[in-house]
Amino acid sequence: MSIKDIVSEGDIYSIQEAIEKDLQKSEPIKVLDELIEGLQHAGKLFADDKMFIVDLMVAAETFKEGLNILQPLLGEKKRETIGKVVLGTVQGDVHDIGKNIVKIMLETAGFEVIDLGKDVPADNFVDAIKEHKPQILGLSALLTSTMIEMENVIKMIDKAGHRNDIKIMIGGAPVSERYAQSIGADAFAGDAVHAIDEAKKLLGKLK
Ligand code: B1M
Repeated sequence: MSIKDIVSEGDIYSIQEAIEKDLQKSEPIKVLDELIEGLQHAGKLFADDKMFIVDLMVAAETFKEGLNILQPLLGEKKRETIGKVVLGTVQGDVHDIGKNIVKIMLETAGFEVIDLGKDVPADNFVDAIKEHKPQILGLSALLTSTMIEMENVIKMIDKAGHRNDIKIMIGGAPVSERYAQSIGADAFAGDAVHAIDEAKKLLGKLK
């Protein structure tokens, strides 16, 4: 079975062997693409009422297992830190797979990442900015019903008097460049690779 099928079918016991086999012919980043394809396929089946939520959860766990195996191979963390990012998925949203990939890629690029996790209340983002003094705040959302919380977080940061101290980047399947502009975010990234580019550009704007 292909990695895509193993993930979408949630065959968690086969994922390690399949990844090890694939790594003999493909780069780790290509194997990650296959894992993502599998999860997206499961999402489509779920959206078309061809999969139950429990099966989607097992597919997500299989993906995570695969990501854990790949993580050390995706790149050495750089020792020298080029900037600090506070990252999290907004309140009401438990999707954290994309955010976790963004975290790994930012760390690989040399950023220190303070990961607040998922379902993070706006107050916690404000507190983390006060405590850690990052240059960048990264917000993730996967639901159309939670992406609006991003605007709330930005308003709370403004109210707390920290808006000029940081740059804000948003991402996640339902958000866009246009949405980022409409809520006063500084950048949008459509995937983890662009998140690195955008984060570096934002650092440049702060200097
Ligand atoms: Co959910 N879910 N889910 N789900 N789920 C979606 C998002 C959905 C599109 C599925 C569907 O119907 N087709 C749909 C949302 C519909 C909508 O809002 N319009 C949906 C739904 C409805 C739900 C529930 C409401 C289902 C229910 O309970 N009835 C529920 C919500 C729970 C909640 O949050 N309150 C729910 C639950 C779950 C699971 C728990 C089962 C599981 C999440 C497990 C986890 O994350 N720990 C899950 C999953 C796995 C999905 C799908 C299948 C996959 C999401 C994913 O991980 N993609 C998803 C369908 C889909 O996307 N095809 C779906 C892979 C990941 C690598 O991509 O997250 O987009 P992504 O991240 C990318 C980019 O977006 C970007 O970079 C990442 C890497 O390249 N990016 C950033 C992300 N964050 C970024 C931040 C940045 C920059 C870039 O800067 C800071």
